[in-house]
Parts: sequence; C-alpha cells; structure tokens
Amino acid sequence: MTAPESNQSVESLKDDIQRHVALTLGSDPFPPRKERYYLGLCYSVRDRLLGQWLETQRSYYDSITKRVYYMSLEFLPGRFLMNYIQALGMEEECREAVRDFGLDLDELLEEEWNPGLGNGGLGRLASCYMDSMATCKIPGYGYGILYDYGIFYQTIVNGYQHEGCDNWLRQDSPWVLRRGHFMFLINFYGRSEAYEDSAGHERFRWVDTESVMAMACDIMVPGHQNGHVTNMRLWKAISTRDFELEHFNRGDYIGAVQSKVESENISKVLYPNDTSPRGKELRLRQQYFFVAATFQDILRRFRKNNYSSFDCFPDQVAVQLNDTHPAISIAELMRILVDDEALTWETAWTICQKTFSYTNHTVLPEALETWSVELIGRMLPRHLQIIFEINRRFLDDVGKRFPGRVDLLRSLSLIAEDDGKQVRMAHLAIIGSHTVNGVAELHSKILKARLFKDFDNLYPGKFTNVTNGITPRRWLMQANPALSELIGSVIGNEWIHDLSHLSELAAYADDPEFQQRWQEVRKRNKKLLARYVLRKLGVGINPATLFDMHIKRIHEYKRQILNVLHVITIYNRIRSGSVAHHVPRTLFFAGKAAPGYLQAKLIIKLINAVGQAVNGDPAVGNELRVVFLPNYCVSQAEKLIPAADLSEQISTAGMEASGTGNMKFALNGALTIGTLDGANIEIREVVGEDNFFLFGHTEEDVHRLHSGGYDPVQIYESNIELKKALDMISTGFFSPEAPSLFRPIVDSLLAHGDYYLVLADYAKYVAEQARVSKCYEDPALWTRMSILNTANMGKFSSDRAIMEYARNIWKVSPLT
Ligand code: GL7
Repeated sequence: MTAPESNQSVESLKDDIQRHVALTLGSDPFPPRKERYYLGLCYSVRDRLLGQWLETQRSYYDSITKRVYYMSLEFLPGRFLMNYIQALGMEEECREAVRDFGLDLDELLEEEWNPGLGNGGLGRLASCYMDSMATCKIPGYGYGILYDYGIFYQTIVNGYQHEGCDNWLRQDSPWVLRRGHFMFLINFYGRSEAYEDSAGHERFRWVDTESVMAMACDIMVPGHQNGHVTNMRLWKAISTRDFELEHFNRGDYIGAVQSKVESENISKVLYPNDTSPRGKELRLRQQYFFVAATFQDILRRFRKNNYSSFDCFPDQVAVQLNDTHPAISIAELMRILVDDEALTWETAWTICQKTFSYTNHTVLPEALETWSVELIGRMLPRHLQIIFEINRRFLDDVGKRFPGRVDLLRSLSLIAEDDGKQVRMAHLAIIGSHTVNGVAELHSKILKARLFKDFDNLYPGKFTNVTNGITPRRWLMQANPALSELIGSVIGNEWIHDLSHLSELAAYADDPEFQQRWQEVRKRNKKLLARYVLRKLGVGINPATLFDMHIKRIHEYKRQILNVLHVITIYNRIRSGSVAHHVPRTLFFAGKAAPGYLQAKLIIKLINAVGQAVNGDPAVGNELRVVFLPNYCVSQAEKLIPAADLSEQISTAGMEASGTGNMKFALNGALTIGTLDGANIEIREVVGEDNFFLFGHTEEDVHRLHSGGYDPVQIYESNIELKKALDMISTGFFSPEAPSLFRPIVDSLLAHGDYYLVLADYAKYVAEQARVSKCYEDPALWTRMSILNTANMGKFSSDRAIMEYARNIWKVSPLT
C-alpha cells in the first residue's frame, strides 16, 4: 500500500504542513519559518506513514508468521526525513510544497539532528539491516535502547578532540513515538531463593529485587515504496512508583527524587567505545535492561497467539544477537522458561538453542566481552546460577566426548579463571545459539581457524558467514542523487530494489560520452563538498585535486598513522623537489576517538598538526592539503563519500572484521587502496584486481610476524624516507611548542614492537599510492575503473545479506 493519491498531492501536503505548524506546534504559520516548517513537514510525512505502519503490524498478526527480533545495543539510522519522503515516493511533491512557502527542502533537511545511538560500523549495519528487512518484507523488529545522549559531539580545539554532550532529544524528536502504555518491570540485584514446588521439586525464584520500568518508544522504518513499515522499538528507563513511594513514606523527598534519577540513568547515555567498555556496572545494567524488556515483549506477542506449548516458540521467534551485547538473553530466556514457565531444563535449553543466533563483529581480544562473576552474581544472581549450570552441563558433555582433555575444558569454559573469574559472553552466545556468523569471508574463516577453533570442532556446521551489506537506498539513491539519476538514465531504476542490476553499467565503462557524464557528476559532487568544507571549516579546497578519504573511527588497527606517514613523505618530496607522479591531493580525515583511548586522541592531534604544517607551507601550494572534519556522523558520510576519488581501507590484515565504509565508497565510484582485510577481499574479487589498489601483508603474514621475528627498527633504519618522516614526528617538527608531544606514537612503532605492522607495510603502501597517482593522471582509465567499481557492487546490498540471514539462519520468508 502506498499513500492514497489525495494524500500525495502538493496541495494536501501544504495544508497539512500549515495545520501542524498551527495546531501541533502552536505556532503562527506566518511568516513561514524554517525550523517550524521543518517540523510541520516532519509531522505531515509521519502522518502518511503511520497508516502503513499500523497495517504492516496488523498483517503480522493476521498471518501468524515467524518474526525476527534483531537485538542491538546500537543503531545509527541517520536522518529520517529524506528517508521517509523517498520511501513514500514524495520527493518532488515535498520540494514543491516547501518551495511554495519560499523554503528549500535541502535546507530544511539540515535542521534534523543525527540520532547518534551507535559507535560506528556495527550500529550503522543494524540500521542498514532494518532498512532491508522493511524493503524485503521480512517480518521482524529492531530492539535497542533510546539513549538520551548518543555518541558524544566532537569538536576540534587546537587540534585536539573535545567531547561535548549529544543531547539529541532536547527538542523532542518527531520520529519517536512514546508508548506510555507499554511498560515492563525490570528487576536487578536481590537474591535467588530455593523453594519446593507442590510436586516436591526444588525450584528457584529471584526475590528482594530493585526494579525499574522500561517504556517502549517506537520509530518507524519504512521499506522503499512498498507500503511495508517495520518497527524499531527502543526502551527508555522510567523509575517505578513503588520505588519512589518507599522513600516518600519515610519523608525523604530528595532521596526519592535522587533514586528516581539514578534508576533512569540506565538509558541516559551510549557507551562511546568502539570496542566494548569493560567491567562497567552501568553497561551491564543497560544490557540486561534491554534484554529483559525485549523478552517480555516477545512473550507478550507469543502468548497473544494462544499457543498451547512453548515447543513451538522457535517456530514463531528468531532472535539475532548483534554481537555479545545482548548475550545475557540466553540466561534470561532460560530463567523465564525454567523458573516462570516450569519447563524442564532440557526442554528449555532446546528451545533456547533453536531460538538464538549470534553475529560476531570483531576478533580484537580487547573487544571480546567478559563480565566478572562477582558483578553478575550481585546484579543478576539467578542468571549467574543459570550460567554456572549451563557451563556444568556443557563441560560434562565435552568431558565425555574428549576424556582427559583438561586444556580443552579450560579453553571452552564459560568461565575464564586467569584474571579473577570472568564470564565469557562470546562462549555463552556460541553455546546458546544454533548458528554463529562472521561478517566477511576472511573474518568467518578466522573465527573458525583461530578464535573459536575448539568450538568449531565441537559443533561442525554451527559457524557460517554472512558478508555485510549496505542499503542502496541511503548510500546511493539518497546520498548521491546526481549519480543515481545518471545510472537511472541508462539502466533504469531497478537497482534500487535489486542492486545486481548495476552490472548493466559495465557495458558503458569505455563509452566516452558516458564517461564524460560520469566525470561531470563526480566533479559536481566534489564542488558541493568543497563548498561544505568552506562553510564548516573556512578552509578552501580545490575540487580539481584527487580527493583521498580516510573516514572511520580513529583506531590504531585502522592505521590512520600509515596514511599520515604517506602524507609526510609526499610533503618531504614536494619540499625537496622530487615529485615523480605526484598528483595534487586533498586528504580528508574524519572520525571519533573513544574518549579514554589516549593514543587515538593523540593521532587526531597529529593529523591536525601535520595538516597545519602542510597547509601553511607556501612551498606546497595547491599540491597537498589535509583537512580533518570534526564530528563524523551518518549525514557527514553522505556528503563525503559521493565526492571521494580514493577510499583508504588500510587496516592491518585480519583486524577489520568487514568494514562497510569500504562498500559505500566503491558503490559511489571511488577506487579503493586497501589491504587484504575484511570485505576488501570480496570487493576486490568482484570489481577485479585491475580496479583495486592492493598492498600489504596478508593475514597469514601478520600471524607469522606476530609469532616472532618482526623487527620494525630494522625497517626504520633501512628506509630513508620512512626514517625522516618518523624523526620529524618524534623531534617536534609538527609540534615545535612541545617537541616530545608525539613521542608515544613513534614509541609504539619503534620501542614497543609496532603491533599493527605500520612499518612493515609502509614501503608497499607508498609505492601503491604512486600507482594511484599515475592512474589518476589518465582520466579515461580512472573513469573506467570508477564505473566498473560501481557496476560490480551488487553483492554488497544489505538486501542480499538480509535474505541470506532470512533463508539460512532465521528460516523466515518474506511476506507477500
Ligand atoms: C565492527 C567491525 O569493526 C567492522 O569491521 C564491521 O564492519 C562492523 C559491522 O559488522 O562491526 N565491530 C565492532 O565492534 N564495531 C564495528 O564497526 C564497532
């Protein structure tokens, strides 16, 4: 169902916008003001989707269909307004309606704040998957937390990252529908009490708990022009009245208010690490809060269908654990089934294993979540008991199958003993799920061959791969309207629903006229970006230069440092007059560093310091520019990516699980310089070796070098350009006011063994960058490569990924 014709007319839109300005906002519609009309438009668009949303939700009930619960502590949906407008197919009408009021739609769109409810790739992936679930009509929901404060707002002050509050709900979002009547009680702390039931069996109950309420807040996620609207349900913590009353009765008003505030802290703020924040009590509270609320909602729906037995639960419910953040779900479902529903342990466990599947998103050891036994025991005493019992039965079983293998028991156990007793959440997720997947072929291979090798031996077939994907609606259609239009003009618009159609572009790769149009679009995008940079930073950049982009979280494994070393090398070559094949470049960096990750923050300062030196040096002129764009977020990515010539995907091989920025760039016609890591490998496979700039050690090399024998100092000593660049950093060339400021960076590379193998890959990287410049000097060649990148990206649609999950893991079919 699409919106009725009458709803879609420009006149009806205009009426609605003014009605909302007057009657919803209580504001005078005259003269038309941007902020007011922006909201008026939001409400008018929302009205047009609500009917579809209600109908979609009703259709789930009517068809008694199996549903997917995508549980994720992070979502990065980006701005909603244009996404909703395009889903309704009403872009032209909206443009015209606001134009008639003397306003510009693109300007209104800029009014919207980005909901920063995630850290990076993992959260953005969840949002791409929501979009694809809606577009592919897979019945399901997203579940998460409505944080009052999202990822911090980054500013750059004197080259340093500063973190500000991201109070995105300050002005109430028109997209968040608060459901005051959907409230669930969530318990914490207390103790587990044994008792005998009427049949004389020992049972347990969780008593003397403290509680908080979870209130449902819904956000619509529309499919693309298909009338299907999926729901994203985010929980907000609300203090319980009982809790308050206790204090009020004691006459302690301030205490009552304080305890209310404290309990509501649960949904206050997103943890800003891009790996997991370890050992933080509030973080575990967030995890359990959202898990417990979600399961009450799942059971409410299950019961509504009047099932006679829980045996059919897995036929109705598929739960996808997005990383281990929701893994406590496994203990929670066991608690519900065993304690509340009085099922036997064996039956409950079978149901669990048939219900859950788990996606792993990282192999970095520091990101694998563990919680101390002490903390879980205190906050979730019954769950700890259940985890111990799961572990006891599991290890019993392993012991029987592999007698005498104490080493195996130790490596597989849910409990790590080395560092105080810790619960390994990944092990719980693996044991409690029927399927575990990695997010790119290499990553899934590493899970099986290294990280979870013993589990793979134990459960052959449990581990699989689903390569990540991105939604073409946001990352091509919305972000790059000019390129979308050009593509549409030659191959039609079916790619919006089925990205494999892009392959039809390959036939035009050498067509001079099409090449010219392709270049014109790219030039236009670069000009738009240059204007944006000028507006934001007051820095002028030249759109005729090669736009080279490294935009993602700042992390040592992503090797922004390697890029900086290349920049310094080019800078030195320019200064010394030896610039073979140098093509003028503008380097774009953007990304946030976790506030507690000092080395990453120092890298930001270094990028800015190098930028200052390079940009201010008259010897450099237009040849080289470095800009750091503050506060990287989804809408900034939408501006940057369509203007990129070169995409930097240069992580140490084996460390980037997949990457999804790499896909967004290639889809928009940027060429990639990258290592054989994550999804780069698969991108290179489809776009062709000739259309990809490859360098660097392989994952196996990295593994070997880490096992011994790697000597970065020797590389430093033997490479003059590298030595010079590093010496400049360590002796204060870029920080004359504090010459040793950047020493920790150089120390990590020389004194501390260069774990991320920056020096090992430097020479090959610089050489490959020279090849980039050489190709760029041949516009016909470059354009051909660019077209072929876009043409071959069909595989990386999140629609393909979602259909793989649906078919192979969730066993659900699209609604017809
Ligand atoms: C990540 C991976 O680092 C990234 O490579 C991957 O593309 C993404 C989605 O699968 O997941 N894992 C992770 O913890 N974060 C990621 O972005 C924050």
